[in-house]
Amino acid sequence: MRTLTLLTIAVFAQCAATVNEKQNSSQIEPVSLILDTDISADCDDAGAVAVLHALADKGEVSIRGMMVSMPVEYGAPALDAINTFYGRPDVPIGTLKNSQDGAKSGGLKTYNEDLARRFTNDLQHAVNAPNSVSLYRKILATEPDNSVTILNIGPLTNLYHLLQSEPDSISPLNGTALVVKKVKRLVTAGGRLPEGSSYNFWIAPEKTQYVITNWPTEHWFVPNQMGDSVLTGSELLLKTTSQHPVRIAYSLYKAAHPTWPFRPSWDQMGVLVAVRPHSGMFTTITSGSVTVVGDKLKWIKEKDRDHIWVKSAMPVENSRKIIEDLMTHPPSTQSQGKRKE
Ligand SMILES: [Ca+2]
Repeated sequence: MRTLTLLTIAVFAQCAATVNEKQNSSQIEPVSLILDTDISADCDDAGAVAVLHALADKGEVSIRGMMVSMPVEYGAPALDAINTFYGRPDVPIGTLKNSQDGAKSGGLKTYNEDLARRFTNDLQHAVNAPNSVSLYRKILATEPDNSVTILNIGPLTNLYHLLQSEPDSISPLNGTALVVKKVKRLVTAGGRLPEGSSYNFWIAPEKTQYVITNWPTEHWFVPNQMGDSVLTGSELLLKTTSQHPVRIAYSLYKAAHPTWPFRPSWDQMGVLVAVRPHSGMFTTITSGSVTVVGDKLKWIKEKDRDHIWVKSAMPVENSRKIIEDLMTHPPSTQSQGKRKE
């Protein structure tokens, strides 16, 4: 009898723990996130969008908007095509319109024009998307205070123009004041720490310097070292079909770079940090800050800004598997966009 009673207590405790676990997981608020991307040449931007949708399907993130940080014709419609495929055709998308930063870069149509032409989307061309600065201001003005995470996985061009923006009919606040009021955290992927650079930061170095020096909220840095060895995309190509826009992005990228190792997960690591910052998957250094020297980032001992240097706490294989699993996470059948025939 005593054994039975103890067993009953144990089973009850197990059930209670399961219920509490479910309650706790359902109580976790999804991260409100705006993605800022240079979806144009590198396929890890498309991979990052796939990871973001998978995490949204799991209830971990609410995608409030997306921005394109380069003056490209097909970045915004390519994003719209991927969002439509994942059942979120109405995510607002803005694009850089008042700057030609990076316009002379090569390879800006590796896959985005194909996605825009081959998959269903409302935008068709960047001319039909609003200016990123206006859309940033519109979204931020309506969000709760101190609630938004901005994840930047491209050049800092849009963020520069946002900080520089003046009060308008959308908000009486200038851009910097609007960011102070509404943004909780900025996460940027790219560059190298303790010292180094990458495309995202050297393509418009004066804007990089301005944003990193003047950004008024906490700023998490996800340097490229975090994703260098996390090679993903191979499972995506094996497990998905040509009906999948992100697969098309990866296959076109692979065809354009047949001898390159496939493919560092710089931008996907940014998504994981932005959505799961306190998951134990990462360690952080908070005892210094980043300064910009020329077109390079440099970590210095003085903590004169709220800067956080993120490092991976996981073996490379764990990161690879997490990202590949999320990139191959299927959209629900009801929500899949149709490929144009
Ligand atoms: Ca990128």
